[in-house]
Order: sequence, then structure tokens, then C-alpha cells
Amino acid sequence: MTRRRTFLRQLGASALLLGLDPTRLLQARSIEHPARPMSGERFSGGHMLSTWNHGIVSNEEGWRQMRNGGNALDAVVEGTAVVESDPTGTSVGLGGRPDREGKVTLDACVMGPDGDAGGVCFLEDIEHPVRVARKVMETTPHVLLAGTGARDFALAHGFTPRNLLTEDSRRAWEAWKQSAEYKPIINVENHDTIGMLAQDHDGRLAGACTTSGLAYKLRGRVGDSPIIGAGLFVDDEVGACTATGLGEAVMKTLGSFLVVELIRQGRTPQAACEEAVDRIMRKMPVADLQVGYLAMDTAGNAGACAIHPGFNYARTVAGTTELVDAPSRA
Ligand code: SD4
Repeated sequence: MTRRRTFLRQLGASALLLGLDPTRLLQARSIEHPARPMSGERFSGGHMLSTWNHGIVSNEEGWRQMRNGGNALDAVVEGTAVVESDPTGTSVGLGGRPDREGKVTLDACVMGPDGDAGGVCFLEDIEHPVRVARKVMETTPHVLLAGTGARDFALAHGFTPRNLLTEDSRRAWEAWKQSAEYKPIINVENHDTIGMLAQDHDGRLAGACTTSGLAYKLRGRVGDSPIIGAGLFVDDEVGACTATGLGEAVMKTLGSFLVVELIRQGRTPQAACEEAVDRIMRKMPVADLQVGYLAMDTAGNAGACAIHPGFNYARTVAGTTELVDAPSRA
């Protein structure tokens, strides 16, 4: 019998003597972090998860980055940057729906394997907030820059300003102003945030999340996506999680951090995402509210869960991508 097993048996015996439930103690002592996969066929091309259908193109770019020697951080930043440039995506970067004043304002963050993080919020006129977030992480002692300060920082780092309000978005905004109702529709206007998680061939984890947030939001509103622990959290020893949906619900429960902490305590990514969704459902009415979580652990397990049906994600393992429907709880 190994020393560990002997220890566990002794622990159970002591628990009985103390009148405690030994299975609970044993559960608590048995937790071990999932093993990091060694380089081998399954992970030779990395493991990537990205929210929604556009996760497919993000993962394809991430895969290209890794094949060309990039790491997990390169994969998530350049993978999500592809979606930022797509004018047909109505909640990310170019073509993102504006706030109620007709201005496109962007939120993004990144987290790398060393626990480093960077983000921007309420950023205007910059097509690639995720790349600016990476610059914040790599070149400043700060985590989050906002508004004109974030814009000035981007310009100082060579980003060129661009009008992100497409003709299509302007027309949609003009039409919205006729009634000016503020009621995000589940899985419709607010369904395009891209959150991406990657594990590279060295087994290291990184994540990125980028969005224009809720369509027709109040000017100055910032959602969960640039907030470390809410829209994204990565702990290279444990796992990573990203969120999509109504940011306010994610922020009130610090969802991505919660999921990673639950994985740390021994849950699978799937069970952790389910618990984070259930937490929201216990705290607030969810009939008009969608949130989806997507997570991975260091052993290459994936999990996802949403409040309502309709959330899907792209998963790429060793270069093969599939689109997966996430289970829901409502
Ligand atoms: C936000 N969470 O700003 C973002 C929106 C989103 O899929 O994720 N849409 O609240």
C-alpha cells in the first residue's frame, strides 16, 4: 500500500473517532489537479475552445498560430482578432452594434499562463481591442485601461483609429431609436462575444475575450468581458474559463473565477460550468437572461453550460474542429 493510501486510511479512522463523516474528509484530501498532458499526438496541435459558431474561424487561426510556433497566448489573441475584423459579427469589433448614442465601444481582456492579465474597456475607434489588451499586459504595470486613456494608449502603440460603425449597424441603430426599447433578446443581439481558451503543445494555458457588449447599452456601460475573473479567468495550474451572455449576471457571481476555483476543488469543467450557471439561477430571475460558460482543465477536458438552449462552441483538438451544442439548465 502506498504512503498516500495509508495516510488516507488513517485519516478516515481518525475522522470516525472524532465523529466526522470520513467520506467528506477523504474527498477533501483526495483532490489532485488534473495532470498536464505531455506532448503526444492528442495535444500535438493544442486544444482550443471558442464561444459560438465564429469560434470555428478563431480556432482555425489559433491552430495556424500554433503550427507556426506560436504559443497559447498567440493563438487566443490572433484567433479572436479574426472575429474582431468581421463586419458581419454584431457584437465584436468592426460591425459591433453601438450604444444608445450610436457609438461602438469595446471591451476585451487576455490572460496568460504566468497569471498575467491585461484589458481595455469602453474603448472606441480601435479594431483590435484584444491586441491592445495584450499590450497593456505586456508593457504596463496595470491590468485595465478605460475609455480615452485606453484609446490614447492604443494610438501611442501604433494602432490606427478606424470608424467601427458599419452602415448596417448605423441603420439598425436608427431603426432601434424608433422605439428605443432596451431589452436584450436572448441569443440574438447579444450572442457574438468571442471568448477563447487554448492550451499549447507545452501544456500552457491562455485565454482572451472580446466584445462590443450589449447592443444599445447606456453610454459608459462596461460588461463582464474585460473583467478578469468575470468574463475570463486562467490559472495555468488548474484550468481556464470564459463567459458569454448578459455580463451583469456574470459580474455579480464572478463566474469565470468561480468555474476555475470549482475545478481546483476537484470538479470537472462540465460540473463546474453547471454549478456556475445554477448559481446565477439561484440568485436572479433568468427568464430573459442568457449566460453561457466554457471551460477547460489542464488535462484537456472541456465543459460548457448555459442557462437556456442555444449556446454552442467550437472545440479543436489536434487540428480537428467540431461545433458542440452546450447543455442548458432552465
Ligand atoms: C457583455 N458578456 O457585454 C457581454 C456580451 C456577450 O455574447 O457576451 N455577448 O455583457
